[in-house]
Amino acid sequence: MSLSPIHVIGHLNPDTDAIASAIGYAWLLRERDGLNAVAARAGAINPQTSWVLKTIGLEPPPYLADASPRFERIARTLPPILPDRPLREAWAVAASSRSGAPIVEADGKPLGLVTGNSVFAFLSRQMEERVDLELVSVARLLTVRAREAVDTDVPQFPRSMRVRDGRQRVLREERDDFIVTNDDGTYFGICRSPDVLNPPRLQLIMVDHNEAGQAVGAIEEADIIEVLDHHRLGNPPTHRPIPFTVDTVGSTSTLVSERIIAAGLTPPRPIAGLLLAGLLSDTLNLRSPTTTERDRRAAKQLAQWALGDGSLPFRTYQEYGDAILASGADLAARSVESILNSDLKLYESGDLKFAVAQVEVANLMQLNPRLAEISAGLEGLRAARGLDLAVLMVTDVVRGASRLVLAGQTDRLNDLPYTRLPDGTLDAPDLVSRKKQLLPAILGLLE
Ligand SMILES: [Mn+2]
Repeated sequence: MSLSPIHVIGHLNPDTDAIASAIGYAWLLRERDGLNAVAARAGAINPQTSWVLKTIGLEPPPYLADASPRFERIARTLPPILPDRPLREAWAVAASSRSGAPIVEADGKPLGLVTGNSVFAFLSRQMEERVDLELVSVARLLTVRAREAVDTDVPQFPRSMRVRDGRQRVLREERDDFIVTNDDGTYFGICRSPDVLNPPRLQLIMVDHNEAGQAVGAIEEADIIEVLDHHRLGNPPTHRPIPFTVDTVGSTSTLVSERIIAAGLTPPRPIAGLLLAGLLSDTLNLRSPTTTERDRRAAKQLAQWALGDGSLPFRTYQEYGDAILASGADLAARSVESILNSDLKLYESGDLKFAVAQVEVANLMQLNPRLAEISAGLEGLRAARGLDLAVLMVTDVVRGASRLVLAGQTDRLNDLPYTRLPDGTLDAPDLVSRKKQLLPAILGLLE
């Protein structure tokens, strides 16, 4: 079996920084440490990230629905044997793998397994049929067709099924080996009961988040082996000490870039371009109050790598950043569902559960014609998720200002230092950062 990969993954509802830091950090771990690290994503790619990936020529990382191991992770891909081949061939596979041997029809459909028990059952049938056992030698036995001695009642599990969902079935079985199929029912491999009852845990590196509530589903079934982030702490406990970095810079892409620079490495142009996009997106082109001197230094180096050879149509990071921000900032073309869900984060404070979604626009005037349906959608989202409060932060990335749409116990936010407009929204002239400005202000009121 190949060494199982380490998954580097950002938060649910991934933004450009979550995708960029996952791809960039996985690259560094492969390049610098020789690790089998692969980037993954915990949700759909948003319009901005999609534009960035297309522009620089990279594919989105594979989607990881949750961290619960699937049957394909514990499957052993033993060579299949045709039913009419001699039992000897199945016996050889069974002996060398110390498991059942898969007997598979020519069309790929598994017939069953040849195991010690199935051969014993075959011999017992021979005795019942009063075959003259004096005439049956082992050599003779091994020439019968494999289909004569196969166990055809072996349970089958699709490779994409969660291992935990097959557990009960395996516990009720007296067999030790099971068949794993492709999702079209053809043979994929076999698995053994110890691996079903205690599957190897996924190795995860969390980037751009550290809270379980923002992480890929079933995170408790994975081993978190590292955290690299720039958000407030809310991390789940781990069994072992792990490298844990949460630093107050403007993007996780900044932290990845600093490590690439420290390692003396030069990333391929698309990786540098992606990290620069993550950095510029999170810091709103280095204008957000979250921006630090370290972000500026990293941006300068990344711009040199990504834009220096003129293969992208942007001469400066500002030009590139303006195009990035504009690419995700058109409210008119988007459904309410996408506006509310593509950058939604859930929080808890005391017994209060709340959500703050953020959406970027090129002009706050885009909000007014959609306000009624957005407000209704936000209230629907609040009720559906059992939240006490839901906030949509509509941020004008050109002027650096926001409007807040509220649903639920909005009087808890009466003391926010923003002006309530006649339409019920809050006008927040200098507010651009959910993490550094809005969330601390809300948490301050709720405590
Ligand atoms: Mn980030």
